Amino acid sequence: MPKRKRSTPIALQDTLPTFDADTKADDLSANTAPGGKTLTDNMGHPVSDDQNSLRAGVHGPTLLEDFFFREKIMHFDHERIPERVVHARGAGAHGYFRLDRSLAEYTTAKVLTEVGVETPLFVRFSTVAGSRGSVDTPRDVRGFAVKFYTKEGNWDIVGNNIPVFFIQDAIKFPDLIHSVKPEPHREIPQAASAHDTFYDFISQTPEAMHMMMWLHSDRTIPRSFDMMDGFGVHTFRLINAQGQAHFVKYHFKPVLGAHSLVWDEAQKIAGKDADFHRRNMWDTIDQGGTLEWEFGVQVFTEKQAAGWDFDVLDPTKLVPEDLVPVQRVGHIVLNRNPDNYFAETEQVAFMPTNIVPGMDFSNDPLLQGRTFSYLDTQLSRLGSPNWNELPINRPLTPVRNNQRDGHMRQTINPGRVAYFPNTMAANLPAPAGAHGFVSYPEQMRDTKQRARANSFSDHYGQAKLFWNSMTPVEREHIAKSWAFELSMCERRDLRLHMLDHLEKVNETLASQVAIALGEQPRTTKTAKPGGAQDSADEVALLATATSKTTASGKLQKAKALSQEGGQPKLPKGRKVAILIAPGVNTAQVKAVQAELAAAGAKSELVGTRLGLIDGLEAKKTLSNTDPVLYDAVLVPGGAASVQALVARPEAQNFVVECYRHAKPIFALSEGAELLTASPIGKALKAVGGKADAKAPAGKAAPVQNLSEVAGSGWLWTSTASLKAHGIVAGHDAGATKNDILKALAEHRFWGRPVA
Ligand code: HDE
Repeated sequence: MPKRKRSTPIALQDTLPTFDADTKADDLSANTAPGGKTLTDNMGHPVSDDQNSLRAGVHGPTLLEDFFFREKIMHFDHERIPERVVHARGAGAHGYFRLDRSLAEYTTAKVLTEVGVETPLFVRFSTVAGSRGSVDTPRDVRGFAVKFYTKEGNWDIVGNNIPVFFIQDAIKFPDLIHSVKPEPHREIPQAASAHDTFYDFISQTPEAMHMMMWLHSDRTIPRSFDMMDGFGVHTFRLINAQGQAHFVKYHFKPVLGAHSLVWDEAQKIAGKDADFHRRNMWDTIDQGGTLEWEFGVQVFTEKQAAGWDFDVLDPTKLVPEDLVPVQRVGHIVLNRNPDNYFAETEQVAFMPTNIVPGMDFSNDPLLQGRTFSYLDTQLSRLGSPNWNELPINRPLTPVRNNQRDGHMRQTINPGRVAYFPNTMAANLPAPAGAHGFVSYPEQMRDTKQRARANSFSDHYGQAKLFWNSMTPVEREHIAKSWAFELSMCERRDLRLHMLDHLEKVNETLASQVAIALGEQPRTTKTAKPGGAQDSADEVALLATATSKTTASGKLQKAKALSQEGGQPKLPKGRKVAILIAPGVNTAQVKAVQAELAAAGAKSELVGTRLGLIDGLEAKKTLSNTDPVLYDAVLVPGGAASVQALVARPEAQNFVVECYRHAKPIFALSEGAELLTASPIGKALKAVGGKADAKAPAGKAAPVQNLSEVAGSGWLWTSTASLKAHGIVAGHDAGATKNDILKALAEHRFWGRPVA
């Protein structure tokens, strides 16, 4: 008999021909449709005309036999699947995980013991509350879900950018989510926690207070996906070759450091570019760049955990890094955009139950509930028990079992035997016994009951620890955020109830929020709340406002909670707007763009109009972009260019907004005049009054208006006091390079004088 040819998709092969960072890309390519010349329908018939339906005469009705039309419309009508109940809005990318140090001491999992191996992965970042069409920058927790396609099957870490959660028991999750989602009678507000039902629930849920402090910190308005931490949140287990278990917490530390937007900026970005974060990730990868994190673990024993004054099974608590340092053992790198958003990012299905041999769960009651929820949700979202066969979800390892059939089954299982035990297929496939996934044999004997351990009952201790660990400016941002959100609650009783909770975290914090809400302060130590994000009086007061804490392993302050202290600070990944008009100093612009690119920073030319301006291509205009979309603004020289910019309120607004949002501002030669001519000019002169002293001998100083600049060729130079506020002005790109890159890396300059 002639041998029949069989297709063998890579996912079904017994052994992988290769295993490296690209293996998943190869696997996906089996389903990636090539382009082609001739249009066909879904049955492969060539289509003659796809723009006119078949009619009985040019003025007649469409004929039922037009199968091309019916197929096209039928498919269109069914294009949507239900969006995720939570984390509906997200964006993903492919990449790999490389292990640098073996964890063989703690686990047998190959992905955590084979040093140097590059395991392919897919990551999806998300917001929680908004629907799929909402915006990227609401104040919200971010999902940080990672699917590792390991040699032993898929391993998912379905985590967040915050290390703790709102609730201790999964059974409360539907209540939490119903309260934060748009209110059901009118579906308002979209993607916002600042409304009555959320605070109604939270005011009755003191266990949420630690998470609520994180929610009101800058963590929930990240600058970009690759400036966010990632956390597995729950305590998991690792099991080694001797069968010993250790507890573990997973961490992803961004190579660029964790950095944030300011609230006013985040709100404006929602209107100016709703896709701000996903665009940034796409552009970075599209331009050949990468997004990178170090992967780390906190490993500890049950005995160690028993000695702490908090419970490691309580997901509203973190394990301070001062008690258990994070061992950085690998890297994740994102370097490939999906080919198709729907097929990959929308259809990817994460599950905390995707763990590999050498790992296990803990009894964290939130994690226990999640072990049920995710499999269940995939059924309603993806509509078939065969969702695991979708290319983005299928493992790279072979799938062999006796599961059969169901909607949209794709695997073709040959043969007569679909049961076990059997004799007709030599009892295969057979369970692997000790070589397969084995649950940790934890001893169990207890009373069945609906109750929580007493060790879960300290709800304010770690909220205080977090507060104490913030820098004064971060505390002031937290106070402002609480004031904002509670001011959006229509019911006064909810505002007052939340102030009672806040008082238990810190009296001064509660007072500052109370004043902003028009309520009685809770202590006599108060400051007048300022309008901007970093008002000096409040910062100074809050600097001294700490709270004695508990549930913290005897610490009063913990490492790695603040985003201001101890974070990497690099110019890489930052984006600078360069404002140009005819007459611009092109050599200067080219030089500064080259310097920025060499440091890994991006720049974009924003023109008074689109297109070529003196040989430079303005890809954006003053009218179609906005300062909130950049990390800094740079005004190059060229008298006529600067003159044209001074005449445009949007150009002045660029420097004003950057100033208000504490971002670096750069000016080269005559460009300084836009700064002095703008509404922040007076404030700048007050800060750096001595700048004018640097005017070359014989030239008039100070410069008051543009005509003087244009005529004299006078160059403005930043004083140390201006540079300390992130304002760099100078003669040329080369001379100011270091100051520019340093200021960009600093990210924000708090405490600028009010303009
Ligand atoms: Fe989720 N969560 N969750 N969650 N979650 C979902 O699963 C759920 C929780 C997280 O990019 C859903 O596939 C329950 C904690 C992320 O596709 C759903 C509970 C953490 C994502 C679900 C939690 C998360 C989800 C919706 C309480 C951080 C997006 C669609 C026990 C550690 C993954 C889906 C992606 C998605 C249920 C709590 C993170 C409904 C019941 C805690 C990052 O199954």
